[in-house]
Amino acid sequence: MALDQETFSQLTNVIGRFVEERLIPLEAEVSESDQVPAAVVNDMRELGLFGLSIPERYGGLGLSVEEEVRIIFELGHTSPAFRSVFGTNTGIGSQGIVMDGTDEQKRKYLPKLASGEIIGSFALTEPDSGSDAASLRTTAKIDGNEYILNGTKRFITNAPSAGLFTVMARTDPEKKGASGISAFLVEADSPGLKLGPPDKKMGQQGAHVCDVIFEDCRIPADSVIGGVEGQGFKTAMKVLDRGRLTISGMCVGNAERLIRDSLRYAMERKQFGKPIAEFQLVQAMLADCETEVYAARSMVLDAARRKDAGENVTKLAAICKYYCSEMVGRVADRAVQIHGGAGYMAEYGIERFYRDVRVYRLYEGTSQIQQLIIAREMMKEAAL
Ligand code: COS
Repeated sequence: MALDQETFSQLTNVIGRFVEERLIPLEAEVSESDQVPAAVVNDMRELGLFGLSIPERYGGLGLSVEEEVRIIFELGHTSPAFRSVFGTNTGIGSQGIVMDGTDEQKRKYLPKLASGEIIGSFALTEPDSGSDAASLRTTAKIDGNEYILNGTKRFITNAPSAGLFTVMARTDPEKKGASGISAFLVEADSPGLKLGPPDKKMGQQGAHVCDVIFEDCRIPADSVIGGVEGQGFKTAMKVLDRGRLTISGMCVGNAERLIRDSLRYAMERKQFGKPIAEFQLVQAMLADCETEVYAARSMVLDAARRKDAGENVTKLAAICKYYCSEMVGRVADRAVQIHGGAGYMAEYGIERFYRDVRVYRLYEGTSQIQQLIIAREMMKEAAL
Protein backbone atom coordinates (compact mmCIF):
# COMPACT_ATOMS: atom_id res chain seq x y z
CA MET A 1 0.00 0.00 0.00
CA ALA A 2 1.31 3.46 -0.91
CA LEU A 3 -0.88 5.32 1.62
CA ASP A 4 -1.35 4.50 5.28
CA GLN A 5 -4.53 2.62 6.06
CA GLU A 6 -6.35 5.56 7.64
CA THR A 7 -5.57 8.08 4.89
CA PHE A 8 -6.62 5.55 2.29
CA SER A 9 -9.89 4.73 3.99
CA GLN A 10 -10.65 8.47 4.29
CA LEU A 11 -9.96 8.88 0.57
CA THR A 12 -12.23 5.92 -0.23
CA ASN A 13 -15.02 7.41 1.91
CA VAL A 14 -14.72 10.86 0.34
CA ILE A 15 -14.86 9.40 -3.19
CA GLY A 16 -17.70 7.05 -2.23
CA ARG A 17 -19.72 10.03 -0.96
CA PHE A 18 -18.88 12.06 -4.08
CA VAL A 19 -20.23 9.20 -6.20
CA GLU A 20 -23.43 8.82 -4.17
CA GLU A 21 -24.25 12.47 -3.57
CA ARG A 22 -22.83 14.29 -6.58
CA LEU A 23 -22.57 11.87 -9.53
CA ILE A 24 -25.47 9.40 -9.24
CA PRO A 25 -28.10 12.19 -9.25
CA LEU A 26 -26.62 13.50 -12.53
CA GLU A 27 -26.54 10.21 -14.45
CA ALA A 28 -29.66 10.76 -16.58
CA GLU A 29 -28.76 14.38 -17.34
CA VAL A 30 -25.23 13.46 -18.45
CA SER A 31 -26.58 10.71 -20.66
CA GLU A 32 -29.11 13.01 -22.30
CA SER A 33 -26.83 16.01 -22.76
CA ASP A 34 -23.78 13.83 -23.67
CA GLN A 35 -21.75 16.10 -21.40
CA VAL A 36 -20.30 15.93 -17.90
CA PRO A 37 -20.87 19.41 -16.37
CA ALA A 38 -17.74 21.56 -16.08
CA ALA A 39 -18.39 22.07 -12.35
CA VAL A 40 -18.22 18.30 -11.81
CA VAL A 41 -14.94 18.10 -13.75
CA ASN A 42 -13.59 20.83 -11.45
CA ASP A 43 -14.65 18.85 -8.38
CA MET A 44 -12.85 15.83 -9.84
CA ARG A 45 -9.68 17.92 -10.19
CA GLU A 46 -9.95 19.10 -6.61
CA LEU A 47 -10.40 15.55 -5.36
CA GLY A 48 -7.17 14.56 -7.11
CA LEU A 49 -8.91 12.05 -9.38
CA PHE A 50 -6.81 12.96 -12.43
CA GLY A 51 -3.64 11.96 -10.63
CA LEU A 52 -4.65 8.82 -8.72
CA SER A 53 -1.93 6.65 -10.25
CA ILE A 54 0.69 9.30 -11.07
CA PRO A 55 3.71 9.30 -8.70
CA GLU A 56 3.59 11.86 -5.89
CA ARG A 57 6.77 13.62 -7.04
CA TYR A 58 4.89 14.59 -10.20
CA GLY A 59 1.85 15.87 -8.34
CA GLY A 60 -0.28 12.71 -8.26
CA LEU A 61 -1.52 10.61 -5.35
CA GLY A 62 0.83 7.77 -6.28
CA LEU A 63 -1.64 5.02 -5.45
CA SER A 64 -0.61 1.39 -5.73
CA VAL A 65 -2.55 -0.69 -8.27
CA GLU A 66 -4.49 -2.31 -5.43
CA GLU A 67 -5.46 1.08 -4.03
CA GLU A 68 -6.41 2.35 -7.47
CA VAL A 69 -8.71 -0.60 -8.18
CA ARG A 70 -10.32 -0.18 -4.76
CA ILE A 71 -11.08 3.45 -5.66
CA ILE A 72 -12.33 2.31 -9.07
CA PHE A 73 -14.76 -0.12 -7.40
CA GLU A 74 -16.32 2.99 -5.78
CA LEU A 75 -16.31 4.96 -9.04
CA GLY A 76 -17.98 2.00 -10.76
CA HIS A 77 -21.06 2.57 -8.62
CA THR A 78 -22.09 5.26 -11.08
CA SER A 79 -22.15 5.67 -14.89
CA PRO A 80 -18.78 4.88 -16.50
CA ALA A 81 -18.88 8.19 -18.42
CA PHE A 82 -17.84 9.98 -15.23
CA ARG A 83 -14.65 7.98 -14.82
CA SER A 84 -13.91 8.43 -18.49
CA VAL A 85 -13.32 12.15 -17.85
CA PHE A 86 -10.07 11.37 -15.99
CA GLY A 87 -9.64 7.64 -16.76
CA THR A 88 -7.17 8.18 -19.58
CA ASN A 89 -5.09 10.54 -17.38
CA THR A 90 -4.73 7.89 -14.68
CA GLY A 91 -4.47 5.03 -17.18
CA ILE A 92 -3.56 4.59 -20.82
CA GLY A 93 -2.90 8.30 -21.45
CA SER A 94 -0.20 8.65 -18.78
CA GLN A 95 1.21 5.22 -18.04
CA GLY A 96 3.42 5.05 -21.13
CA ILE A 97 5.29 8.06 -19.70
CA VAL A 98 5.25 6.72 -16.12
CA MET A 99 6.59 3.32 -17.23
CA ASP A 100 9.01 4.18 -20.03
CA GLY A 101 9.35 7.99 -20.31
CA THR A 102 12.59 9.90 -19.82
CA ASP A 103 12.94 12.07 -16.70
CA GLU A 104 12.41 15.12 -18.85
CA GLN A 105 9.21 13.73 -20.39
CA LYS A 106 7.94 12.89 -16.91
CA ARG A 107 8.73 16.37 -15.59
CA LYS A 108 7.16 18.03 -18.61
CA TYR A 109 3.85 16.17 -18.79
CA LEU A 110 3.00 14.23 -15.63
CA PRO A 111 2.24 17.23 -13.38
CA LYS A 112 -0.21 18.60 -15.96
CA LEU A 113 -1.86 15.20 -16.38
CA ALA A 114 -2.05 14.72 -12.60
CA SER A 115 -3.74 18.06 -12.04
CA GLY A 116 -6.13 17.64 -14.95
CA GLU A 117 -4.73 20.73 -16.67
CA ILE A 118 -4.41 18.60 -19.80
CA ILE A 119 -6.17 15.41 -20.87
CA GLY A 120 -4.04 12.47 -21.99
CA SER A 121 -5.19 10.08 -24.70
CA PHE A 122 -3.84 6.80 -26.13
CA ALA A 123 -3.78 6.33 -29.90
CA LEU A 124 -3.08 2.75 -30.96
CA THR A 125 -6.09 1.53 -32.97
CA GLU A 126 -6.42 2.35 -36.68
CA PRO A 127 -9.08 1.72 -39.34
CA ASP A 128 -7.28 -1.47 -40.43
CA SER A 129 -5.54 -2.39 -37.19
CA GLY A 130 -7.58 -3.29 -34.11
CA SER A 131 -6.95 -6.67 -32.49
CA ASP A 132 -3.81 -7.04 -34.63
CA ALA A 133 -2.17 -4.01 -33.10
CA ALA A 134 1.30 -4.83 -34.45
CA SER A 135 0.06 -4.34 -38.03
CA LEU A 136 -0.50 -0.61 -37.56
CA ARG A 137 0.35 1.62 -40.52
CA THR A 138 0.78 5.14 -39.16
CA THR A 139 4.32 6.19 -40.04
CA ALA A 140 6.83 8.45 -38.32
CA LYS A 141 9.73 9.52 -40.53
CA ILE A 142 12.73 11.36 -39.15
CA ASP A 143 13.47 14.68 -40.90
CA GLY A 144 16.29 16.65 -39.31
CA ASN A 145 15.30 17.34 -35.73
CA GLU A 146 11.65 16.42 -36.31
CA TYR A 147 9.50 13.39 -37.06
CA ILE A 148 6.74 13.60 -39.66
CA LEU A 149 3.65 11.56 -38.79
CA ASN A 150 1.11 10.28 -41.32
CA GLY A 151 -1.89 8.05 -40.70
CA THR A 152 -5.26 7.79 -38.97
CA LYS A 153 -6.08 6.56 -35.48
CA ARG A 154 -9.62 5.34 -34.79
CA PHE A 155 -12.03 5.21 -31.80
CA ILE A 156 -9.67 7.27 -29.64
CA THR A 157 -11.17 7.85 -26.19
CA ASN A 158 -11.02 11.46 -24.99
CA ALA A 159 -9.41 12.62 -28.25
CA PRO A 160 -11.85 15.55 -28.55
CA SER A 161 -10.59 17.05 -25.26
CA ALA A 162 -7.00 15.76 -25.29
CA GLY A 163 -3.96 17.98 -24.93
CA LEU A 164 -1.49 15.11 -25.29
CA PHE A 165 -1.57 11.87 -27.25
CA THR A 166 0.54 8.75 -26.79
CA VAL A 167 0.79 7.67 -30.43
CA MET A 168 2.11 4.36 -31.68
CA ALA A 169 3.65 4.72 -35.17
CA ARG A 170 6.01 2.80 -37.41
CA THR A 171 9.51 4.26 -37.50
CA ASP A 172 11.03 1.38 -39.41
CA PRO A 173 9.04 0.52 -42.56
CA GLU A 174 11.36 -2.45 -43.19
CA LYS A 175 10.10 -4.13 -40.03
CA LYS A 176 6.47 -5.11 -40.54
CA GLY A 177 5.73 -6.31 -37.01
CA ALA A 178 6.01 -5.03 -33.47
CA SER A 179 9.73 -4.19 -33.52
CA GLY A 180 9.26 -1.41 -36.14
CA ILE A 181 6.87 0.51 -33.84
CA SER A 182 7.77 3.47 -31.61
CA ALA A 183 5.64 5.41 -29.11
CA PHE A 184 5.47 9.20 -29.35
CA LEU A 185 4.20 12.03 -27.19
CA VAL A 186 2.25 14.29 -29.52
CA GLU A 187 0.75 17.55 -28.35
CA ALA A 188 -2.75 18.22 -29.67
CA ASP A 189 -1.80 21.54 -31.23
CA SER A 190 1.01 20.01 -33.34
CA PRO A 191 0.76 21.25 -36.94
CA GLY A 192 -0.90 18.61 -39.14
CA LEU A 193 -2.92 16.95 -36.34
CA LYS A 194 -6.67 16.97 -36.99
CA LEU A 195 -9.66 15.44 -35.23
CA GLY A 196 -12.58 13.68 -36.88
CA PRO A 197 -16.18 14.40 -35.82
CA PRO A 198 -17.27 12.82 -32.49
CA ASP A 199 -18.40 9.21 -32.97
CA LYS A 200 -21.99 8.30 -32.05
CA LYS A 201 -21.97 5.32 -29.72
CA MET A 202 -24.22 2.64 -28.22
CA GLY A 203 -23.63 3.86 -24.66
CA GLN A 204 -21.44 5.85 -22.28
CA GLN A 205 -22.84 9.19 -23.45
CA GLY A 206 -20.76 11.90 -21.85
CA ALA A 207 -17.55 10.07 -22.84
CA HIS A 208 -16.21 11.16 -26.20
CA VAL A 209 -14.40 9.29 -28.95
CA CYS A 210 -13.17 10.34 -32.40
CA ASP A 211 -10.55 9.78 -35.10
CA VAL A 212 -7.15 11.45 -34.85
CA ILE A 213 -5.64 12.21 -38.26
CA PHE A 214 -1.98 12.98 -38.92
CA GLU A 215 -1.20 14.73 -42.20
CA ASP A 216 2.49 15.55 -42.36
CA CYS A 217 2.25 16.25 -38.67
CA ARG A 218 5.59 17.56 -37.38
CA ILE A 219 6.77 16.83 -33.86
CA PRO A 220 10.17 17.33 -32.18
CA ALA A 221 12.62 14.43 -32.48
CA ASP A 222 12.77 14.09 -28.68
CA SER A 223 9.08 13.06 -28.56
CA VAL A 224 9.87 9.33 -28.68
CA ILE A 225 8.90 7.83 -25.33
CA GLY A 226 12.09 6.87 -23.50
CA GLY A 227 14.13 8.29 -26.37
CA VAL A 228 14.48 4.86 -27.99
CA GLU A 229 12.87 3.77 -31.26
CA GLY A 230 11.38 0.30 -31.68
CA GLN A 231 10.07 -0.03 -28.12
CA GLY A 232 6.59 1.41 -28.74
CA PHE A 233 4.68 -1.85 -29.08
CA LYS A 234 6.07 -3.14 -25.80
CA THR A 235 5.21 0.14 -24.09
CA ALA A 236 1.65 -0.16 -25.43
CA MET A 237 1.32 -3.76 -24.24
CA LYS A 238 2.56 -2.90 -20.75
CA VAL A 239 0.14 0.01 -20.57
CA LEU A 240 -2.68 -2.31 -21.64
CA ASP A 241 -1.76 -4.93 -19.02
CA ARG A 242 -2.37 -2.28 -16.38
CA GLY A 243 -5.38 -0.80 -18.18
CA ARG A 244 -7.05 -4.20 -18.28
CA LEU A 245 -6.91 -4.39 -14.49
CA THR A 246 -8.53 -1.00 -14.07
CA ILE A 247 -11.27 -1.83 -16.58
CA SER A 248 -11.88 -5.01 -14.59
CA GLY A 249 -12.30 -2.80 -11.52
CA MET A 250 -14.95 -0.76 -13.35
CA CYS A 251 -16.76 -3.97 -14.32
CA VAL A 252 -16.88 -5.00 -10.64
CA GLY A 253 -18.13 -1.58 -9.52
CA ASN A 254 -20.82 -1.42 -12.22
CA ALA A 255 -21.95 -4.96 -11.38
CA GLU A 256 -22.21 -4.07 -7.67
CA ARG A 257 -24.38 -1.08 -8.55
CA LEU A 258 -26.65 -3.16 -10.79
CA ILE A 259 -27.00 -5.80 -8.08
CA ARG A 260 -27.85 -3.16 -5.48
CA ASP A 261 -30.54 -1.64 -7.74
CA SER A 262 -31.93 -5.06 -8.67
CA LEU A 263 -32.09 -6.27 -5.07
CA ARG A 264 -33.84 -3.09 -3.95
CA TYR A 265 -36.33 -3.35 -6.80
CA ALA A 266 -36.97 -7.05 -6.20
CA MET A 267 -37.66 -6.42 -2.50
CA GLU A 268 -40.12 -3.61 -3.27
CA ARG A 269 -41.87 -4.81 -6.39
CA LYS A 270 -44.87 -7.01 -5.55
CA GLN A 271 -46.47 -9.61 -7.79
CA PHE A 272 -48.77 -12.49 -6.85
CA GLY A 273 -49.16 -10.77 -3.46
CA LYS A 274 -45.52 -10.64 -2.38
CA PRO A 275 -42.17 -9.04 -3.25
CA ILE A 276 -40.66 -10.72 -6.31
CA ALA A 277 -37.44 -11.25 -4.28
CA GLU A 278 -39.31 -14.02 -2.48
CA PHE A 279 -39.64 -16.05 -5.66
CA GLN A 280 -36.90 -18.61 -6.09
CA LEU A 281 -36.37 -17.95 -9.80
CA VAL A 282 -35.61 -14.29 -9.01
CA GLN A 283 -33.46 -15.36 -6.07
CA ALA A 284 -31.43 -17.57 -8.41
CA MET A 285 -30.65 -14.56 -10.61
CA LEU A 286 -29.66 -12.44 -7.61
CA ALA A 287 -27.52 -15.23 -6.19
CA ASP A 288 -25.72 -15.80 -9.50
CA CYS A 289 -24.92 -12.08 -9.72
CA GLU A 290 -23.61 -11.93 -6.16
CA THR A 291 -21.50 -15.06 -6.60
CA GLU A 292 -19.93 -13.86 -9.82
CA VAL A 293 -19.15 -10.36 -8.54
CA TYR A 294 -17.45 -11.85 -5.47
CA ALA A 295 -15.25 -13.99 -7.71
CA ALA A 296 -14.51 -11.01 -9.94
CA ARG A 297 -13.64 -8.68 -7.05
CA SER A 298 -11.37 -11.28 -5.49
CA MET A 299 -9.47 -11.93 -8.70
CA VAL A 300 -8.96 -8.23 -9.45
CA LEU A 301 -7.57 -7.62 -5.95
CA ASP A 302 -5.28 -10.64 -6.20
CA ALA A 303 -3.92 -9.60 -9.61
CA ALA A 304 -3.48 -5.99 -8.45
CA ARG A 305 -1.50 -7.11 -5.36
CA ARG A 306 0.71 -9.30 -7.52
CA LYS A 307 1.35 -6.41 -9.89
CA ASP A 308 2.30 -4.22 -6.92
CA ALA A 309 4.68 -6.99 -5.80
CA GLY A 310 6.43 -6.77 -9.17
CA GLU A 311 5.09 -9.97 -10.74
CA ASN A 312 4.38 -10.17 -14.47
CA VAL A 313 0.58 -10.06 -14.64
CA THR A 314 0.04 -10.26 -18.40
CA LYS A 315 -1.94 -13.49 -18.02
CA LEU A 316 -3.79 -12.44 -14.88
CA ALA A 317 -4.75 -9.04 -16.34
CA ALA A 318 -6.18 -10.82 -19.40
CA ILE A 319 -8.02 -13.29 -17.13
CA CYS A 320 -9.49 -10.43 -15.10
CA LYS A 321 -10.53 -8.41 -18.14
CA TYR A 322 -12.05 -11.49 -19.79
CA TYR A 323 -13.95 -12.71 -16.74
CA CYS A 324 -15.02 -9.33 -15.33
CA SER A 325 -16.26 -7.87 -18.63
CA GLU A 326 -18.25 -11.00 -19.45
CA MET A 327 -19.50 -11.13 -15.84
CA VAL A 328 -20.86 -7.56 -15.87
CA GLY A 329 -22.59 -8.32 -19.18
CA ARG A 330 -24.40 -11.23 -17.55
CA VAL A 331 -25.22 -9.17 -14.46
CA ALA A 332 -26.62 -6.32 -16.58
CA ASP A 333 -28.73 -8.78 -18.54
CA ARG A 334 -30.16 -10.27 -15.32
CA ALA A 335 -30.73 -6.76 -13.94
CA VAL A 336 -32.96 -6.00 -16.94
CA GLN A 337 -34.73 -9.33 -16.42
CA ILE A 338 -35.34 -8.74 -12.70
CA HIS A 339 -36.72 -5.27 -13.45
CA GLY A 340 -39.01 -6.73 -16.15
CA GLY A 341 -40.60 -4.05 -18.38
CA ALA A 342 -39.09 -1.35 -16.13
CA GLY A 343 -35.64 -2.67 -17.02
CA TYR A 344 -36.26 -1.79 -20.65
CA MET A 345 -37.41 1.76 -19.88
CA ALA A 346 -34.95 4.65 -19.80
CA GLU A 347 -36.48 6.07 -16.61
CA TYR A 348 -35.00 3.32 -14.41
CA GLY A 349 -31.48 3.66 -15.80
CA ILE A 350 -30.94 -0.10 -16.05
CA GLU A 351 -31.08 -0.19 -19.85
CA ARG A 352 -28.49 2.60 -19.86
CA PHE A 353 -26.04 0.51 -17.82
CA TYR A 354 -26.83 -2.48 -20.06
CA ARG A 355 -25.62 -0.44 -23.04
CA ASP A 356 -22.75 1.19 -21.13
CA VAL A 357 -21.13 -2.08 -20.04
CA ARG A 358 -21.18 -3.68 -23.47
CA VAL A 359 -17.97 -1.98 -24.53
CA TYR A 360 -15.93 -3.61 -21.74
CA ARG A 361 -15.88 -6.81 -23.81
CA LEU A 362 -14.43 -4.86 -26.74
CA TYR A 363 -11.98 -2.13 -25.83
CA GLU A 364 -8.43 -2.67 -24.59
CA GLY A 365 -8.65 -6.07 -26.30
CA THR A 366 -11.76 -8.10 -27.08
CA SER A 367 -12.66 -11.17 -25.00
CA GLN A 368 -11.25 -13.29 -27.81
CA ILE A 369 -7.89 -11.47 -27.63
CA GLN A 370 -7.84 -12.03 -23.85
CA GLN A 371 -8.46 -15.75 -24.42
CA LEU A 372 -5.60 -15.81 -26.89
CA ILE A 373 -3.25 -14.03 -24.46
CA ILE A 374 -4.23 -16.37 -21.59
CA ALA A 375 -3.59 -19.50 -23.66
CA ARG A 376 -0.28 -18.16 -25.02
CA GLU A 377 0.95 -17.33 -21.52
CA MET A 378 -0.08 -20.81 -20.34
CA MET A 379 1.97 -22.35 -23.12
CA LYS A 380 4.95 -20.11 -22.31
CA GLU A 381 4.77 -21.20 -18.66
CA ALA A 382 4.52 -24.86 -19.62
CA ALA A 383 7.57 -24.56 -21.87
CA LEU A 384 9.78 -23.14 -19.08
N1 COS B 1 4.28 -6.75 -21.94
C1 COS B 1 5.53 -6.54 -22.44
N2 COS B 1 5.90 -6.94 -23.69
C2 COS B 1 4.97 -7.58 -24.43
C3 COS B 1 3.67 -7.85 -23.96
C4 COS B 1 3.33 -7.41 -22.66
N3 COS B 1 2.12 -7.61 -22.15
N4 COS B 1 2.97 -8.50 -24.92
C5 COS B 1 3.81 -8.64 -25.96
N5 COS B 1 5.02 -8.10 -25.66
C6 COS B 1 6.24 -8.09 -26.50
C7 COS B 1 6.62 -9.52 -26.85
O1 COS B 1 7.43 -10.09 -25.84
C8 COS B 1 7.35 -9.33 -28.15
O2 COS B 1 8.66 -8.90 -27.89
P1 COS B 1 9.94 -9.69 -28.53
O3 COS B 1 9.77 -9.58 -30.01
O4 COS B 1 11.13 -8.94 -28.01
O5 COS B 1 9.83 -11.09 -28.04
C9 COS B 1 6.61 -8.16 -28.80
O6 COS B 1 5.97 -7.46 -27.74
C10 COS B 1 5.58 -8.63 -29.80
O7 COS B 1 4.65 -9.45 -29.12
P2 COS B 1 3.77 -10.58 -29.82
O8 COS B 1 4.63 -11.35 -30.78
O9 COS B 1 3.07 -11.32 -28.75
O10 COS B 1 2.76 -9.68 -30.68
P3 COS B 1 1.50 -10.11 -31.54
O11 COS B 1 1.50 -9.30 -32.76
O12 COS B 1 1.46 -11.60 -31.69
O13 COS B 1 0.20 -9.60 -30.74
C11 COS B 1 -1.54 -9.29 -29.11
C12 COS B 1 -0.06 -9.65 -29.47
C13 COS B 1 -2.62 -10.00 -29.92
C14 COS B 1 -1.59 -9.74 -27.68
C15 COS B 1 -1.69 -7.75 -29.25
O14 COS B 1 -1.69 -7.37 -30.59
C16 COS B 1 -2.91 -7.22 -28.55
O15 COS B 1 -2.94 -7.07 -27.32
N6 COS B 1 -3.97 -6.89 -29.34
C17 COS B 1 -5.13 -6.19 -28.84
C18 COS B 1 -4.85 -4.74 -28.89
C19 COS B 1 -5.81 -3.97 -28.06
O16 COS B 1 -6.02 -4.26 -26.89
N7 COS B 1 -6.37 -2.95 -28.66
C20 COS B 1 -7.31 -2.13 -27.99
C21 COS B 1 -7.02 -0.73 -28.35
S1 COS B 1 -6.32 0.16 -27.11
S2 COS B 1 -7.87 0.94 -26.18
